[in-house]
Amino acid sequence: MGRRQPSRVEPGPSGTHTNARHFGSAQGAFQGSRPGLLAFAAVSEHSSQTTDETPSSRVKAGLSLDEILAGVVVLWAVMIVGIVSFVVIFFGDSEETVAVRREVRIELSDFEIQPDVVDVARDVELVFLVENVGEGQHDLTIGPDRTTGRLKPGESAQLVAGPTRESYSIWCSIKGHRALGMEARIEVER
Ligand SMILES: [Cu+2]
Repeated sequence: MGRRQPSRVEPGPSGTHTNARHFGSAQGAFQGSRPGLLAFAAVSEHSSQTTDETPSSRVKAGLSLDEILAGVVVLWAVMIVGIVSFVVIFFGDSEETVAVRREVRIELSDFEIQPDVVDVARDVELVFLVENVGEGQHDLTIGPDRTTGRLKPGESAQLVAGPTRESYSIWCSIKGHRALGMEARIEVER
């Protein structure tokens, strides 16, 4: 009676479908090795008879093979749920904490920045690979201290933008160029 309680716990808080599938396959595997289980059941019954008759051992001796089988299957299901949960948590964490580096090519021209919108996930280490494909000088600027400096036509430079947190603008800081259209957006997914 007491051994049956775990079966009520079996459908965990997450992934009931997956659990049910594993539960079924585990049961199938155990039905295949029934002789081994019979031997196991016989041994456990024997040992419980030779020890002192505590209330718990009396319950154990009264268990039918099917009850033992159900208990083992439930244990298997709980183990599988645990492993699946661990994997889900592990991968969920890795997306948020492990730094992903992404290089983005940026072309400066007269008077455009291409691409003009870059969609990127949060917590990505962004590096801009900037090339001036225009006919005049340009730069790529993120903030007061974050700029490639002036690039002559044909020149290129790298600009490390760091981890993405919120959306922001990038632009050319040469007077008048931003107003002429040399601005782009980095859109960080929320
Ligand atoms: Cu410019």
